[in-house]
Amino acid sequence: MIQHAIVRLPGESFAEGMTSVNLGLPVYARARQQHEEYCAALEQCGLKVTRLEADEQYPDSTFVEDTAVLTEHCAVLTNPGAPSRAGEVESIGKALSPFYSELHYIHDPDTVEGGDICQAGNHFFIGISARTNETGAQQLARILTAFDYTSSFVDIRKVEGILHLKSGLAYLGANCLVVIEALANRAEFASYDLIRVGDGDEYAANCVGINGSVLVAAGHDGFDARLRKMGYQTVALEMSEFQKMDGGLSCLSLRF
Ligand code: CIR
Repeated sequence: MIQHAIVRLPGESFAEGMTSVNLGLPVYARARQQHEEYCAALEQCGLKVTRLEADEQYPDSTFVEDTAVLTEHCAVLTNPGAPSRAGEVESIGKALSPFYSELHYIHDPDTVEGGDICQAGNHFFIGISARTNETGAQQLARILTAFDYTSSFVDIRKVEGILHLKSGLAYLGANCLVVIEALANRAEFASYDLIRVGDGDEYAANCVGINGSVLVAAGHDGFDARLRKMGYQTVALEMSEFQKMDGGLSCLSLRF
């Protein structure tokens, strides 16, 4: 059972963050509103939500998922591949210290961002991307091995349109993976039951399974209906302002 979530409120500097998409500037008030609805949905799924104050110095810091990899047995603070985000990690370490007796770190020059890490039971898919390098992936895998987790690497550097592995992949439990078409034929996923998303629904692949519910981005009704038909209880959330900054549902929280 997931019990906690840590989020960071978007700051007024949010629009100064990095983005690769051309969807216009995010509107701050709308981002705050969508963020609040997101937190309410986490609470509705039974999580206790720790809301960290906005940090104006780091425009991308609302995307807390990238700063840590959390499991039942260990917490790993990452080393973001985006230099402008490196300073976000320290305060997340402080927020996590009441929950974990020991914190592990990814060290320079190796980089890892949490958005590239997808846990599927006791196995971790580690994306190799523009943000997570091969040695970072290896460093993380070594830490996870010490806690009896297995891992495998998924190189996404040639996959267009996704920043992180989880931009196109989500694990919903019970061997079920949501995956974009561009990744669906990878050998790494062959033994899973795949829910393939395509045809303009790619953004919805970044959904979040929490204790039997699934948070999905609003506006992807066909995908939402498919999940419901499979028996999942879905919660649709407006994400327009975060999408403008390359962020999805998973990026907005650390869940453990
Ligand atoms: C960035 O480029 O780092 C942010 N604008 C978006 C990060 C999104 N995080 C995620 O997908 N895990």
